[in-house]
Amino acid sequence: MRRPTARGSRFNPTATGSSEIYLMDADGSNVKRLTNNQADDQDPEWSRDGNKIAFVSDRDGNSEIYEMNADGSNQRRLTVDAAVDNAPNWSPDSKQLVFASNRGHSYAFDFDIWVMNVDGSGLKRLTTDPEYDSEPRWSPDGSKILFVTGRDENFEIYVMNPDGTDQRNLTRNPQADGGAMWSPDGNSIAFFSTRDGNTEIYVMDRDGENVRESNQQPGQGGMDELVGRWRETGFPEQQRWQLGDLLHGN
Ligand SMILES: [Ca+2]
Ligand SMILES: [Ca+2]
Ligand SMILES: [Ca+2]
Repeated sequence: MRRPTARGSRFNPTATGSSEIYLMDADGSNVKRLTNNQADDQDPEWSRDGNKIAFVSDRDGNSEIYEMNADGSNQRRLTVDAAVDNAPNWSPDSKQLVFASNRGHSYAFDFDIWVMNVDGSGLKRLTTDPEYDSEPRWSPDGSKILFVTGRDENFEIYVMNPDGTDQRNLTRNPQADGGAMWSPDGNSIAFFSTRDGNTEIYVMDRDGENVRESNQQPGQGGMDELVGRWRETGFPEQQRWQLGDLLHGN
């Protein structure tokens, strides 16, 4: 089955210069524009059941999280806060969203991870550290949430339970680690790290053990090879796009 792909403005900026979200088939055909306004609409994330797309927009004056049907209809705002709300990611049952926000903090870089129901209710803060916590990614089995944090002086990949308990450092490396994502079976985590002096892709087991470097440099086919293997078992297309952005420093 071919799944459509949502992308932000890098794919097709509008004449006004604001980002819009588009939908296309996996082969690039059948392009359809889903948002249409003067604000920036970006960071599209499919729900795991394929029925909804969460995204980030500043159409109401600041960065908020929205969701829409996969055809662009019924666009609804989910967060209402003057702070920056971004990085939405769905629970496997498509009933909840994790996201990052710096709400309530005077230090702009102090983002925390929050969770809410898909109608915006049930808001709960999962991290409380005064440093940066962002990029949440819910595991395919629903039991864990990955995130990136600056609490240990350099960026590390942590994992926690969906209620915020048992926060654990998986990378424990003095260089920057980030861009974490789950393999479709949830047994492995891909991430990038500068631990060898430049940015490279690594894979580790879900407990942080057995770290291995991918065998090629990012941007020279390494990402495609990794994604090619995972896509055979259902690797989400839009995550490839996002990791590709991170690896290329965009
Ligand atoms: Ca906001
Ligand atoms: Ca924080
Ligand atoms: Ca690190």
